[in-house]
Amino acid sequence: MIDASTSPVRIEFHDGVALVLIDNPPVNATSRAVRAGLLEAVHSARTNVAVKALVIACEGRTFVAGGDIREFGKPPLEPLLPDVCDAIETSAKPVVAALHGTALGGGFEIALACHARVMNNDARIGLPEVKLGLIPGAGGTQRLPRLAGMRAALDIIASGRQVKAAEAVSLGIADCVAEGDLRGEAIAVARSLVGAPLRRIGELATPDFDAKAIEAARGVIEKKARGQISPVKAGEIAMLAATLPLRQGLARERAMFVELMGGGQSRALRHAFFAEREASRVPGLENAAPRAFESIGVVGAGTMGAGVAIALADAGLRVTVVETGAAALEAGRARVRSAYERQTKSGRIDESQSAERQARMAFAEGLEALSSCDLVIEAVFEDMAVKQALFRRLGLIAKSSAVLATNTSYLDVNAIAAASGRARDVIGLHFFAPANIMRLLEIARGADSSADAVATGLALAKRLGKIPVVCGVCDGFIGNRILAAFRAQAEFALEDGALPHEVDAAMEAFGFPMGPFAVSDLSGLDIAWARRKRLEPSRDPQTRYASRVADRLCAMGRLGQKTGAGWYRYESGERIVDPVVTKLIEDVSAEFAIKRAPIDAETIQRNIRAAIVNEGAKILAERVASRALDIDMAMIHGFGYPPWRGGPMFEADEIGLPLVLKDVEAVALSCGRGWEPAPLLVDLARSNQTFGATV
Ligand code: T1G
Repeated sequence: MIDASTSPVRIEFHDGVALVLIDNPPVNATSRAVRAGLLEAVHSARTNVAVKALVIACEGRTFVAGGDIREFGKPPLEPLLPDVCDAIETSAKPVVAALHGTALGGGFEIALACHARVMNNDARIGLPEVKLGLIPGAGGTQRLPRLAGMRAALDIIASGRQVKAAEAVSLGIADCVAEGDLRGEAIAVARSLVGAPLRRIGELATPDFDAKAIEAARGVIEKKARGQISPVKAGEIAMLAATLPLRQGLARERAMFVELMGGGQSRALRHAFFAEREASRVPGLENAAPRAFESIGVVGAGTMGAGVAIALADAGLRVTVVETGAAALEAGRARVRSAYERQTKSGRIDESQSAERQARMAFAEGLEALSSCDLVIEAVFEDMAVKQALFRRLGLIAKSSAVLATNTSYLDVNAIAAASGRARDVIGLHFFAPANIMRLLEIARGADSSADAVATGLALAKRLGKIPVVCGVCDGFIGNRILAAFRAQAEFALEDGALPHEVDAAMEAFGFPMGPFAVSDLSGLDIAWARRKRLEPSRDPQTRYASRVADRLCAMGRLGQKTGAGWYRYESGERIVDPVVTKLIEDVSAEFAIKRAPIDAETIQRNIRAAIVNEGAKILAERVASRALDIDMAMIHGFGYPPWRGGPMFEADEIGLPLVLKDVEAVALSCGRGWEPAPLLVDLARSNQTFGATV
């Protein structure tokens, strides 16, 4: 018997209809108590003659958003969700789900076990299990194909995407959208079902199963998954709904769910889920209150400035974009306009949304236009003198409560802050291009940045829907600094015996969306070249130099896709391995007396992973990052590190590297022991040997 006073499930009676209300903040996850309460409610309705029908609804912000992720990986406690769903579906009295917020995972599976579904206009349904390395485990893979057809079900299950109410109705997933009072309308639907034969989804046959189309769908899922297991398995199990009776399909689903739950990919994705949320809770800033912001200034309307302005306007903020001259301002305006045109053309937003967002933007010449802004973000040319001059003026023009942010990628935030004369108001806000799409936002905390200025950066990230990673000041912060170590290792591989397409293939097989050389061609080789030339005088001659081949490519004018050639040659958009580059690489190896030998994909991956993890360890030891999870988030959300691996530091932890570095103290300890040799580190030491004699 459930104790009604403590159960998160209670029942209200509405003239023959039992309204079963789940109240388990924050997202009504199906904890054991919720499962038990629901089961009890269905059982008690069975014997209560006064109850003719049931409605399941939720209190708070959302319908059930799924299983309780904090319980995952622990021994499951009865009653299990599939049994609860079974009791709902087989109930002789109609059960209707009243959906608001996000009915996800186990929550949507409860709804699929009901005999009808009523949705609020702004509600969404979805099966996000694949994003946690799982497949739906309470009937989702077997009921959704029976209800919506195989094609739609495969798309929803394998992508994990959320489906809006209108689409849910058009796919037959929801019976109707409530026009006003959701619970009242669901109760009315429940009453209308009393006495009629009930539609049990589990008893339906799966429509539109075309073997050829399904085979094609399987190929698409596999390609998109890029090494992630769960979408492929979810697709395979869902396909069984076409041929197996419900019971057998459910048994196969459950077995796969349990298997994946115990696997490394699910553990990694759970780590990523919680790390994404933990990233914004920065130790030491718990009590810092962000400054208020509504109106934001952006200095510079180049690619980055325009992208930042779009991200801000998209989030409902007022933006003033400033440029130095009329021509640059007009170019910026055109850049923004064409970005919105692309978005309306692709159907991402409609014309009225586009107009509304652009109406929030003002364009002005001269910094004076920013005097009333709450926050100013600088995105001008990457040059210290230019930035210092700008901050000197901003320090005088911006109102005293304004936060001043630099979007520098590499320059010293402290030197920029000092120029402003009000360093406590200055932080780094490092966006990644395209700034309106990429989720990572590095927030650099200068030596004198005040806690409330940093907290303002965190609040901005939340408003923009970005993942904030707070870091200290160093060359390249977290992301670009690790990227430099990654790139260097990739370039060593070329001199040692590999070719660009082999390195790219190895890293794509690892799970990156694109290999490092293809990315470099896409973004252009010139920026890194300029930086190398700038740093040349301070380069340590004892350390092996990585970019001899890159330097020569740049000198030849091969700057990447924009010049038709870089690490590859491009013909009508196609990437082609270029014998000229192969010869150049072989010449460099010979010139520096490096004996070339084939390098297999696994070795390439291992060396690059070692470089990433070691740089991450140094970043922790120097306190540039305060937690390993910040490094994982930077790599996943800024650089395409496969999320199903959990990030480089999580992986190092999983495979038991001794440098495993939950926090700075642990690193310091590990450093104190002199970095015990571990396979990855040993490998790195070998491939990172110095070439003092030949340089
Ligand atoms: N379990 C435990 N905690 C959860 C949770 C969950 N499922 N979902 C959210 N939280 C916590 C989250 O950590 C945060 O806590 C707070 O709720 C608010 O979340 C058999 C078993 C629902 C769209 O994958 O997608 O069902 O940080 O900041 O932006 O098939 O949370 O405040 O302490 O994200 O408004 C499991 C995951 C499928 C959905 C709300 N379900 N959640 O977004 O708030 S597996 C999911 C979300 C499954 C069955 C299996 C989002 C959201 P804290 P938030 P939000």
